[in-house]
Amino acid sequence: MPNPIITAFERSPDRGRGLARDMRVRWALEEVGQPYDVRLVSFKEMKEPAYRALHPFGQIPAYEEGDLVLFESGAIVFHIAERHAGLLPDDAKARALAIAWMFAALNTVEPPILDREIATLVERGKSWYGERLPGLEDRVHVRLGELSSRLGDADWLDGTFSAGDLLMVTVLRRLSGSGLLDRYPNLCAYVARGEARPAYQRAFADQLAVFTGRAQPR
Ligand code: GTB
Repeated sequence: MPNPIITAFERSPDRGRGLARDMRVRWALEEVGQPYDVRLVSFKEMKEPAYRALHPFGQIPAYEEGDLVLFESGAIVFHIAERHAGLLPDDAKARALAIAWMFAALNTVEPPILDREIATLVERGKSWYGERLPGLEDRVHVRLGELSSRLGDADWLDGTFSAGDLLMVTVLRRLSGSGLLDRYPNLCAYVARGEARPAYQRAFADQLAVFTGRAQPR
């Protein structure tokens, strides 16, 4: 079976900081030890019909595995986690909870983070930006406070590291540089624990190499 192929930005606007959503797919593939290939796409190519046949919304990442074509980073990580050991527990109840954390990361924690991020990018020049930002940040803090309380002093959200943690760490990383995570030392340590994993480091190095133009020896 040939390696799965993921798509990623030819030139990521994050300049290799691992904030684009191919990072979570790369990390999942590294965690389970599945080699993969990467097809880099330009913004122009992403909007062309040939690419939209892979990804209806013209975005990265898309994932090709034989005749299976997937889009949505959460669905791709779930697919990888279901087919390989290491990202979802075998026990049915623990597995269901890990999947709940995957949805929580994407559906409950990421949206307010994204709303704030989009506002800082596209609404900064508006006269009402200064009034809107505190409300957006409050909504982020509500979720961070709840997540921080739930995590407490545990290493991971529910026992061993899972795809739920993988997605949650990538979601929280989107706050890097904002300072919003600073008042939650346990969440900062949680993100750092994720970033310290060898699989994360390999994934990060590979996406950075795309930006710097220096491919990593494998
Ligand atoms: N729900 C989809 C998923 O989870 O896969 C969302 C996919 C998505 O938003 N993809 C973005 C994209 O292709 C890249 S990741 N955007 C181009 C477009 O829509 O035309 C989002 C992203 C982009 C850049 C940064 N950054 O520079 O820091 C961070 C995150």
